Amino acid sequence: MEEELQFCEKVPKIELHAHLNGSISLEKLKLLNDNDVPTLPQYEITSSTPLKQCFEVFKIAHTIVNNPLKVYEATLSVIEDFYKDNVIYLELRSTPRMIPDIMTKDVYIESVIKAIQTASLTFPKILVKFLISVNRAHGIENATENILSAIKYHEMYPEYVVGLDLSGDPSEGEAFLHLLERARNAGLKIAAHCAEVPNNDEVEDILNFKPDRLGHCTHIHPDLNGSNELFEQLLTSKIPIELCITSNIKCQTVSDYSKHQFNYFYKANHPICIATDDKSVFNTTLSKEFQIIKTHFKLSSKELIKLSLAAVDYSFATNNEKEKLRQIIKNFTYLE
Ligand code: 6MZ
Repeated sequence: MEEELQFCEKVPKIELHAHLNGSISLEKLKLLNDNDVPTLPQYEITSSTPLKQCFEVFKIAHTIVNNPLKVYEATLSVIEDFYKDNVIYLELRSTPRMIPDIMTKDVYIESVIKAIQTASLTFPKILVKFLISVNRAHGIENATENILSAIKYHEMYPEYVVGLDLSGDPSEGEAFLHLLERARNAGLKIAAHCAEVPNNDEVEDILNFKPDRLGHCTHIHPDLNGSNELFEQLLTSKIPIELCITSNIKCQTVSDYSKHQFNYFYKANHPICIATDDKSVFNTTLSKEFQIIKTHFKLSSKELIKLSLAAVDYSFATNNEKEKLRQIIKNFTYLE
């Protein structure tokens, strides 16, 4: 077990689904917590917790990370964590937050970008991109605002702001697909959470929209409350799926590893990548997620590296950057 984790730690990895505020380590949150938020011990989810309750946990980080400097510091520390876990490419996603008299959404976005710029000098071995999130539960005005900001900052910083993420409590709100279309027309890539809870009508709309990547895709196979038609439509679309195993198990959206959608998509040879979702809230790392794949789905070391390599193709990096990332992974040597 320990040996497997050590191997997974050494593999150069690609992280494509990480929410900033769910990824800030407990240690960093404690350092940033000058308001003495008393609920910190409840932060990490250690046992099964209904998905709905997880969205309460994110509010703890939001209460603590409450000014531009803290956004900057939190972002930098998350990048450092991934760098130390041998992640060579990271797409961080985050929902711009406004705090009256303290921080506008633009200042929030700029603080994240500044941290990515600093990281490119301090931790040059990890390449970081930023996806601006739209929270589906926050209404159309908010969604419009975030999408316009994403377009603006993509124009100003095309090397950092590369895409848009549709996320938030899947049992609330809507997918705002007509707004996502605007972002896509402006050159942003779209990563959309899909079927984290059963909702076949919405899944059909999202699949017809054809985002560049999909998150979770739990309830699509007929065995998981989806349907044959949706599963077939997804396979035909070949849209890459970001799979976050620990997140799904801890949030009880699947009952155990043997029922996880990984089984169906891997068998079908569908493009997938492995991700952490909220590494701090779910007490995981990308290496631990790789180890889970090895242990529970019986992948060989070679197959794991193949997954890492394939994830480069699904990233929103430039072709040049992708080629460099592929070389790093291909140069990784190990004993079978
Ligand atoms: C959907 C999620 C999520 O944006 O403040 N988020 N959305 N499903 C999930 N599965 C568990 N995990 C996190 O990071 C926290 C925000 O990311 C989204 C939620 O909107 C959460 O408030 P940021 O950096």
